[in-house]
Amino acid sequence: MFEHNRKNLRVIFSATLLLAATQPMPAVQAQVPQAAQTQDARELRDGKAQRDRRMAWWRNARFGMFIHWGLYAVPAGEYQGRKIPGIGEWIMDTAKIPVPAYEKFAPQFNPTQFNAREWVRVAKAAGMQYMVITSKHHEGFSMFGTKTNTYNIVQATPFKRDPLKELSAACREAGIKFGVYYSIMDWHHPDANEANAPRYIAQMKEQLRELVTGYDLSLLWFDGEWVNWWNTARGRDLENFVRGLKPGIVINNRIGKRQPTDGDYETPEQEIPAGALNTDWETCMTMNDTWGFKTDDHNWKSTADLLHKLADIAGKGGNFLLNVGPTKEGLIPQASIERLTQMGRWLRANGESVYGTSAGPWRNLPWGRVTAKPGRLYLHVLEWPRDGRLVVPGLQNPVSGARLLTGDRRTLGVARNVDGVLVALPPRAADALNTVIVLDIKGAPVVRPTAMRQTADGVLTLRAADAEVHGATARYESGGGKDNIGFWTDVRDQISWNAEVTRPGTFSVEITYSCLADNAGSEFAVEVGGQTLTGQVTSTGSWTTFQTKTLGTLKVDAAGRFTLWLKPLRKPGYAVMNLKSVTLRPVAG
Ligand code: FHN
Repeated sequence: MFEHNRKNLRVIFSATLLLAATQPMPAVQAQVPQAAQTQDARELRDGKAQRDRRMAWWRNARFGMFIHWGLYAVPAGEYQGRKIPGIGEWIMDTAKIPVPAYEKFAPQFNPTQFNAREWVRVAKAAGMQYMVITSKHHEGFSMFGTKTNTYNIVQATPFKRDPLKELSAACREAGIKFGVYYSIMDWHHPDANEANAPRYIAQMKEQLRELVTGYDLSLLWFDGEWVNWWNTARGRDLENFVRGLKPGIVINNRIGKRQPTDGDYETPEQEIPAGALNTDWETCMTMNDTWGFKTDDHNWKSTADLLHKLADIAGKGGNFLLNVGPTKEGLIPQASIERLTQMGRWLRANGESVYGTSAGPWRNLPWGRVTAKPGRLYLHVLEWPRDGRLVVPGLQNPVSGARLLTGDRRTLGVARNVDGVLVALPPRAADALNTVIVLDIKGAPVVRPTAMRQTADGVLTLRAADAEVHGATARYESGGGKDNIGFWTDVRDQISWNAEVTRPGTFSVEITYSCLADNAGSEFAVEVGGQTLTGQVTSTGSWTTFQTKTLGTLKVDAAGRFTLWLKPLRKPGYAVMNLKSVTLRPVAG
């Protein structure tokens, strides 16, 4: 047992038991638990048992290597003496290279330094549990020895080898799962269009048969599904075809049109959802700004940033598919290898806090993220609290122990107060990149959402980031001028806040939102206890132009907690609105 005196506050920490704090703690910023999950449409489709069986290895894996490698590695972002902007694998489109000119890259493609075992060693050393490589990107060039045409690496290049066959064998040897990316959109094939789609789909199926039956695939990563001649029905047909070849294979949602029952999981790209989704999901991301190699892209993310993203993703129950873009010589860029090596070093020490974990009970916390296993929470402390005290907000479970996962693995003191569980920290983080604390708890995590509180002037601001979302589509989104509840396309989705006032009275109620003109007209109600205010959404001009509107006044008769609800009543357009905040402002008198 040890004692801390800080800022006239005495809290007795105990290494094993929880003792009451001597004084209430200042409120931490309200941390909203992960939104209550609605039923997963894919689980309804397949049944829980089959879904758990198919997804088990994938959910355990949490971290995989994406590889974008194709003819685009030859120009590597330059064409006819010009640097071509944008992502490297799109150079055929971006530079408007005609098919015959683009085909001339094939005889130049001879990656003699390619070594499948070395690529797999890099992936494994990084702690990656699966690999997904482009078998055919939008350029239409097959990186495997397909029999369906001669536009492939075995027949059209001096290399004459099948790198996917070699990688599949090396993955099997190393014990990591092998998957391929396959683009539905194809800029080379003359039939990849509405008029000739049936003929093209027939060849696509033949190539997929070759891949699924000949390369020991555990995963198929479709892409390019946005073309107007691809539709949900064709996606369903293709999914049935693939599952007929290998029922247990994992398929992403881009085999269809990214509908809730397309494939096995969602694929947010270059972004991390604000909170856990109600289905399996995987963020794919570049390490710099391009998927395919470019000689002039040096905008590398730091190892710390990549590890924080891994913690953020795992803390929300997702997988991280991190990309490398090998060169025309067959080498993974050194800058990628350096970062992957450092990530692997961290994962070798901390892997149990990532692999096989599920989402923690919080969407985000000021100091980091939380992953979970039965009876255990892993606190990923990314910002080391300066006052030596880690607040785990609203946690109601008895805590039987806390310790560092790495370093000297010392036991840490814990205490409880009105805002949750406190963990006493050593002065310095055990790992500057991400220090993980193991918190052993009894039972499944139970979190009481901490309430939003009035500021000194009595104003109560309820922010989108702290809202609880009740529904399957609306969700918090941030970045790019957004800090709001968006994707509000289902009129049944509602949001609420837990609030607490110490100074009751009459409040004017303001709503800050944005709405594109053609979506205006939705009606909504704000409810507190038995009181209701209604409003109608008018256009603010764009989804990122926010305006504030006063709805009326509400009375809060007594100090204490209450819940404020915002419920759509009618939605004539595609979305209700983008909601930034609701503010209760005391009315004088
Ligand atoms: O157009 C592709 C892009 O080249 C890259 O393959 C990414 C990775 O998922 N997917 C598409 C863009 O969404």
